[in-house]
Amino acid sequence: MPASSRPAVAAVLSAALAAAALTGCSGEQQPTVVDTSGRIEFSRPLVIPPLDRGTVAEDGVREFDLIADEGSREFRPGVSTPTWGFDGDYLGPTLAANVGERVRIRVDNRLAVPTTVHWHGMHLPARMDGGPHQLIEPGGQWSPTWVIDQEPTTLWYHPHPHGETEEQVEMGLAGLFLLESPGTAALGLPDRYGIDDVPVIVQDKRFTDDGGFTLQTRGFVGSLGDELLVNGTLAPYLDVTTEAVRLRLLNGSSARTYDFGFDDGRSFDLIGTDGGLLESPYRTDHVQLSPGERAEIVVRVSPGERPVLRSNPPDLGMQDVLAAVNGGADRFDVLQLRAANTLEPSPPLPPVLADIPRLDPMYAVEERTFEMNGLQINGRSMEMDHVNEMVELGALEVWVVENRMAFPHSFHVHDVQFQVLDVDGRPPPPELAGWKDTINARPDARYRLIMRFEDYADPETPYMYHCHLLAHEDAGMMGQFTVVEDAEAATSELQLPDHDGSH
Ligand SMILES: [Cu+2]
Repeated sequence: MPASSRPAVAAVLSAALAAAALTGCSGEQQPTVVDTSGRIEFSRPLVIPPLDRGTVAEDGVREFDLIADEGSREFRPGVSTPTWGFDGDYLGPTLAANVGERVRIRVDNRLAVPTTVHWHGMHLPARMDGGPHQLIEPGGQWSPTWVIDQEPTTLWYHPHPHGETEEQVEMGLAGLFLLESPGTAALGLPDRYGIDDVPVIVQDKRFTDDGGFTLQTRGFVGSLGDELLVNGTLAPYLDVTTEAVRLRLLNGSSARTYDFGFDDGRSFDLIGTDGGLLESPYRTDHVQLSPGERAEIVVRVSPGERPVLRSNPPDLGMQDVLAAVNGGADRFDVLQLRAANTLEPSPPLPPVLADIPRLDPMYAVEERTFEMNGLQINGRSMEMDHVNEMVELGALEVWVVENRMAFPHSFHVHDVQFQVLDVDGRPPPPELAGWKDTINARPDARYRLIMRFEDYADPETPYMYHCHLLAHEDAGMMGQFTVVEDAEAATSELQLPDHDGSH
């Protein structure tokens, strides 16, 4: 991917925005629509990223090694694509650790450029978070360590260098991070990795004629591809040998929102969202995910059948023509499930999955508003040396996220899992009723989120909040917050080391 195209992104997006504002809702141009439904010959077995449980050192710390490096992969036989990956050519291993354990992860950067590794959704000290301030220089190493202290769930990891995140994720740097606990194991959910508990990392791509990845801005959301990779596999199928299979869906795309369902309209159970299991399974026939969001679903199959996981046109909350420009009319076949002729029985799902204590806004000590307008939040762009919000340690806060535009954004908060109190004053739908770290911020919508900042005061190291449409994030649609012992005494000016933020 040409690095030289990077600085143009903000300009292109701004131009798209201006053009859209000028044409209003009339939308004269004929939007490109991508539809691969019914056209995919599922010819390749789904690649399952290796499960990496690390090794437990003498001091009880679970240790992992991740090496970020360049590589190449033949997504199509005979056509080599330059890629980046962790411990391999494309994507990275699925890391797994237990709640309550201390982990340490040694990251080696063998790329030619600085990078970071952010543990998306993880509650951890800011210095370990892998945001833009924790740059790893080429040839350098970084060994963050923390105690896993949150609900078992499906997290992920990816680079977060300011201004470079989209390119690095698009090149292939991303992986899942599973948090496990004995309590969850006792629920009897499908949990055999790669057999009935399967990662499904969905990324849209556009290939050049000679096989490289390319980014092509379409609409306002950023770059949209016309083909899908699932765990780095084009046109994949999955052999299913059990009556029920759990799919851990990650929207690992930069800009595209998916609305996952099945080609035959069958129902499935949504059992978990970003930060943990739902209170009980939610029966539905579709689940919409914007970039960075996860969903765990359990789908049942009959012997011999071949249902296809499909992404139908998502509801972007925009008028049709404008939505279409932003991928709102696109339809993709994602993954074919090939049920064996004899299936191993799977137990029914338990009626109760988790206890989610409800955070009560009555006890909130602070309410902050985050107004998303243009490519800014509260009228500001990301500045590496400016802390936008200082949060007192232990505070329960309500964050009001308002998208003031006729275009979609999203909102991701580091360090915490939050609860959605309401959307435009109405209670959240089931898919937003559990723990979340990223939400789709629909056009002209208002979300009230509630979260507690329990640990890890550090006045010198900020966490990020930002739009997870990666082109928007790179263009500065991001802000910083610190968790501090004493908000009165805290300063919004950060002293940056010489090399920090200079890239
Ligand atoms: Cu955005």
